[in-house]
Amino acid sequence: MSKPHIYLGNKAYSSWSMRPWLALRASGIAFDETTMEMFTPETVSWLATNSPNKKFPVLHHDGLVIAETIAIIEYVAELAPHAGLWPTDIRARAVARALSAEMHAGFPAVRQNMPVHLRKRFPAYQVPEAARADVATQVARMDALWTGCRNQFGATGPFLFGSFGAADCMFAPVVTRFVTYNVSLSSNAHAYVDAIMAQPFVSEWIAAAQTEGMEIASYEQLPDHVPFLA
Ligand SMILES: N[C@@H](CCC(=O)N[C@@H](CS)C(=O)NCC(=O)O)C(=O)O
Repeated sequence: MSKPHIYLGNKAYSSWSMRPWLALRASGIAFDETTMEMFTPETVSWLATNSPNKKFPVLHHDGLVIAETIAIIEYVAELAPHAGLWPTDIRARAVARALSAEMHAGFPAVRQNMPVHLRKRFPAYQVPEAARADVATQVARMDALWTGCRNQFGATGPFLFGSFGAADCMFAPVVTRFVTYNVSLSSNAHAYVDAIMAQPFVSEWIAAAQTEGMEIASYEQLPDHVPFLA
C-alpha cells in the first residue's frame, strides 16, 4: 500500500486538521503530511483544485481524495482495523460514533467563540456577552458527555472508551481550547483534559504547532477579534 498523504492547515489554529492527523498517528500507518498556511491566495487556489470541500484537512491516497474529518477518520480506521480506533464492543462503538458525529456537527458557540490557538493562552478571556449563555450550555454538555462516557465505558484507561481512539481525536481540539481559555470543568472532565494533554501524539502536534513559524494576524490579536473558524 502506498502511503496516504494528509494536507493540513496551520497546526496552531486548525482544529479540523488535528483530528485525522491524531487518528493517523494512533493507527500506526506510515503517512506523509504537508502543512500549509491557511487563507493565502496560493493556498486558496491549491484547495480549489485539491480538496473537494476547499478546506483542510484533505487526504490523498492512491488517487482517492477524501475530505471531511469524520470521513477521513473512518477511512483511517478501516485501513488499520486492528489499531482499535473504534471500540470493539458494538454498543460502545455506537456511542463513540454518536459522540463523534455530535462533535462534527455541533458545539457551534464553543467553536466560534474559542478558536484553537496552541501557542498562546488567554486565561482572562471573556466570551462575548451575546454568546455567553450558549457557550455555557455547550461546555456543560461537553462536560456531561465526557464524564458520562468515562463512567460507562472508560474503566480500562484514561480516555473516553479506555484507550485513545477516534472519539478522543474528535474532542482533542476542544480539550486544548478549554486549556487555552482556562474553562472551568468538573473534576472528572478535568481529569480527561489532563489525560488528553499528556497523550504523546497530542503533545507531538502541540510541539509542532509551537515551532511551525506561520502566523495568521487575526488569531494573534485575540481576544479582541475572534474570527469564525471551527
Ligand atoms: N467540515 C470540515 C471543516 C473543515 C474546516 O473548516 N477547515 C478549516 C480549517 S480548521 C479550513 O480549511 N479553512 C480554510 C478555508 O476555509 O479557506 C471538516 O470536517 O473537515
